[in-house]
Amino acid sequence: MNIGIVCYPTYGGSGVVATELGKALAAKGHQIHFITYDRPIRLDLFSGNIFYHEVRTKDYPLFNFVPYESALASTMVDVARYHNLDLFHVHYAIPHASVAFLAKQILKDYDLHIPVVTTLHGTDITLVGKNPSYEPVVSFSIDQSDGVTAVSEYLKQATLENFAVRSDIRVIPNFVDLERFKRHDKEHFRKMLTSNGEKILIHTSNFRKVKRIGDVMKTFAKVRQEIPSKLLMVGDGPERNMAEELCREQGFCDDVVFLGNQNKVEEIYSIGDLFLLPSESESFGLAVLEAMACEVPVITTNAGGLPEVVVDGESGFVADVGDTDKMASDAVKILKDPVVWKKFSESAFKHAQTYSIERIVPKYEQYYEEVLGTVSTVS
Ligand code: GMT
Repeated sequence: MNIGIVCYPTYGGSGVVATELGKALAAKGHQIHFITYDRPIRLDLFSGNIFYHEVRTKDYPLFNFVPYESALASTMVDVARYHNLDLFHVHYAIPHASVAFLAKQILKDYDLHIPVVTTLHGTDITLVGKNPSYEPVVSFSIDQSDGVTAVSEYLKQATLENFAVRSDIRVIPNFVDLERFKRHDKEHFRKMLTSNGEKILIHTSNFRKVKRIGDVMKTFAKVRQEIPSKLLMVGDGPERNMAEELCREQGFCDDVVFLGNQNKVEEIYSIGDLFLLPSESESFGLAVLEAMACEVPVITTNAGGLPEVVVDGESGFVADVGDTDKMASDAVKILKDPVVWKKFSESAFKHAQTYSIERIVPKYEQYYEEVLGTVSTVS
């Protein structure tokens, strides 16, 4: 199949999932055309089946905002016409689903009928998407897509609660590449960071408000009072300054390392003893899954789809949003006893295996076939 994948190329989870899906499909013999404004950060390999088409905008003094949507639709039309696309798979509804609708309409003039599958990822539904500035367009483009998937049962329900749209949304959970995300031997790296045998806690995100970075810091501050530990903060974003100020004020900055955006997160997870993700809202929590695959138990909240990914009391613990006392005491429970840690670590790894590429990617292939089977060629 020739598939055009439209996504954000940045460190957000939707772009990561789109890129990993494209790589996995290419490995299975599909031809994948990424269409986006920059090389997706996880597109780090050469493959004869993967192509990248950069969306180029043209600025003009009249434009207050460069019309990216028009440039994207034009690129989609061009790629579909000249690379014989069978299907578009767009990730994150805004603006990709409505742009895909436009591209699809234009392509009909060339007698091409290219179906669109839209994958809803999270904040496109739970946060920005339902804002009146976008809601009518999001609803319309969900209904106009030929197929719609959501990355968790929670997100499907949230879509149906927030938007008056079709109910035939297919849940296909996110997945993890277990070849890449496994516990690598990085003991030298651990020794560099922890000369006194401290435990290592990790948080990864794009440091947006919804991630509750303050709760990461508060939880860590409580844990380190009981167990000598270090916190690795991976990623970057608007809340980073606040986090740095917080640890400076409270005097524990020597135990916190801000690593910024990193490509080989699996190497960092490989020295992790615990992963913290205290989000306020999370449709799935891909970072949690990737950490679990690296045998790292997790402490998270019961927000959104997180309880679908983390088995409370087995692969980690789930707390109410903001309950940093419970998060810290659960963390200490796991960290203080090596036998308990091993049990949680093994269970995290075992649970992550149920989200392998081999299990999940065929669900997309199956869905593409279904959508292609139902698409009408009548304008
Ligand atoms: O919020 C982010 O971290 C980025 C966002 C995105 O769409 O780029 O992530 C969402 O999609 C990820 C991949 O499906 C999910 O794992 C995240 O849970 C989800 N984020 C939220 O729902 C806040």
